[in-house]
Amino acid sequence: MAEDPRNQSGRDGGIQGTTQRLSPSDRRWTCGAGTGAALLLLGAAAIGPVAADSKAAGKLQAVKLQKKSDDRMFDCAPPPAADPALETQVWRDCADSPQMVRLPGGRFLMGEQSDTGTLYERPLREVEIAEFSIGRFEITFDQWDECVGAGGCLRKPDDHGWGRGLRPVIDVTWLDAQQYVTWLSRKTGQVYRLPTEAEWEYAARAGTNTRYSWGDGAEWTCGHANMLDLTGREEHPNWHWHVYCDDGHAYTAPVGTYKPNPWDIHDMNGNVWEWVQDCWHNDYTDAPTDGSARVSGGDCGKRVNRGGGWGNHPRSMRSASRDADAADGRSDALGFRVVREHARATLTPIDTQARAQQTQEQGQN
Ligand SMILES: [Ca+2]
Ligand SMILES: [Ca+2]
Repeated sequence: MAEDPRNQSGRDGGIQGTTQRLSPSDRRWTCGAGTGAALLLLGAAAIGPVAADSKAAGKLQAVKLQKKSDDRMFDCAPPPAADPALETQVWRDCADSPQMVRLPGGRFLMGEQSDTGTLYERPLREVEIAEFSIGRFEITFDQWDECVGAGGCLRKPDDHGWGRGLRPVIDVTWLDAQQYVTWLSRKTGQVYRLPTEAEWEYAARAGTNTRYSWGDGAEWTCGHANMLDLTGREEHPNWHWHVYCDDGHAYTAPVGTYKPNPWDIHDMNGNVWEWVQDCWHNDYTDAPTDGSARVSGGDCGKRVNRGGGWGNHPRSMRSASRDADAADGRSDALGFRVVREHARATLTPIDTQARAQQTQEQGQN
């Protein structure tokens, strides 16, 4: 049980009954033939965390996206690799503040739309999101350490010997993250905060309605995300739920190592889980449809985090996957990224040549 990296910090177990909290023995990674038939029998009402987790492995690509009665979303053309009409724009407030990606406002269907999700991810609902900007990368140790140096963040988190620099900051609580966004807001004179859960999923989906922003299949995950792969297996031979490709990193990878999603945002899936603003609720019943955070009701002692981490099965990296932890809990697989509100925005695009060079440098680290 202790080998799940999400549990190594000794935090409480997070969501009761969540798929991410299963023991390694429960997370049977049965990539071979025989899982598909069982998977295809899964109906939305019958899906429980254990059943979905143990049977979905390796056969995600075999399940076709089902047509739903609400055609407004499903009549959309297949997601392009990059849609110029979206006019995404990378910018930042200061030379040393996080790169941000400006996202258009829009509507999307929140929750798992295939039949491999969990009850936590339902009921589906349409959410309308106002324009905002989200961090192009997870917040790094360099960025966090600057906050510590400036006195805005009180703790210097442990890097577990994996290195700091451009690796995503880990070992930070939800409460710690609030210190960072408060400091960054003061530094820039703008409003920075954690993403709402709806904003996070909107950014992760990037106009797609598939399991991942790159499609439904987990077999391509290693080009897009850092998860428990073959390299990870060398370090953790007793973890059984790895995927049979090689992403090159057994632990965290420098941010931006993998391909961005269609909106030019990196590592939404994998590398580290990411804190969002919302209190934990067991499902989306009565959830807001305007993209705002749920900060009442439910369990506000726990805050949601999204996207899966370096030690997880790809099903934890679906755009719809959810988890939660105590707001004062920390882990070696849990970090965050920031959102910048646009109310007082003066957007200054960064130099595109410098941006390309930085991306290349990050890819080489
Ligand atoms: Ca990995
Ligand atoms: Ca991530």
